[in-house]
Amino acid sequence: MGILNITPDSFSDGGRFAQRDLALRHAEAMVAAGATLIDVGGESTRPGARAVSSTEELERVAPIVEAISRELDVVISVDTSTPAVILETARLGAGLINDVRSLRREGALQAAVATRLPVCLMHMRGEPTDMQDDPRYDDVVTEVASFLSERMDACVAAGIPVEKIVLDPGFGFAKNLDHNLSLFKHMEALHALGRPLLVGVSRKSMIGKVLNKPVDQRLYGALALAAMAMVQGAKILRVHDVAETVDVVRMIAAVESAK
Ligand code: 8Y4
Repeated sequence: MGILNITPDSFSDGGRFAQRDLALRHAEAMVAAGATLIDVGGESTRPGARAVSSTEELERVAPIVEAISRELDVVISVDTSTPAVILETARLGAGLINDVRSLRREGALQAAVATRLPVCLMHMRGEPTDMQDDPRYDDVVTEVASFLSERMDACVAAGIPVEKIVLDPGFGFAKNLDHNLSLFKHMEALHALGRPLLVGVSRKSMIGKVLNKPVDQRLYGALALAAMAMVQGAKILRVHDVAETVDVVRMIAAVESAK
């Protein structure tokens, strides 16, 4: 899964059509590099990010989803928690709802059910603005697993077939470095929930903290984690550096399919 950056101000640098074409070219390059999903998000979930209205979020995301759906052969994942964005992007060709709030926002679960699309449920506590304020767990692995299990049950009860659910531990969301590393080490415990796992660690601060490196020097750290996640059975890797990660994935696949 390649991460598509949408520039926050869609009217900067030559207007929104230029912005849309830039996003489309970025998506195209990731597909050429081997991405089979493109994750499109219009609301920053970084700690301390400004809240975006649902209209503004839709104005950012809809033209991009529409363009990718028209031009490229790839599954479009929409990173959103907003009912109107779920409904409209599904109509425009989205193939997966990637919600860091696990469809807990008012109306989001009903909207997702109505689209009949697959969903990715991710563990987070609180909101991006406050989630990093001293997160504590007795046992992070058990607590993340039971959260995901409860959200999965709520989705199934609301009418989402269990086969359409992907689970994600939510690295960096309401977790300190020790939490992230424990969760990574024991990721296999989440397989007991019986659904494919998505892992997103690309360029994140858990790499920065271990290696003491800024965000533009975290590629090798990310590739090490990509390899470890795959070996532990993760099925989808959410990454910025698609070509490099695809080499890792293909190499592991070659070894795993050997006699
Ligand atoms: C540098 C680059 C530092 C990126 C931090 C970040 C996930 C996700 C995000 C994830 C799923 C991010 C939307 C945070 N992370 N969705 N979204 N799983 N499913 N931060 O781990 O990339 S945004």
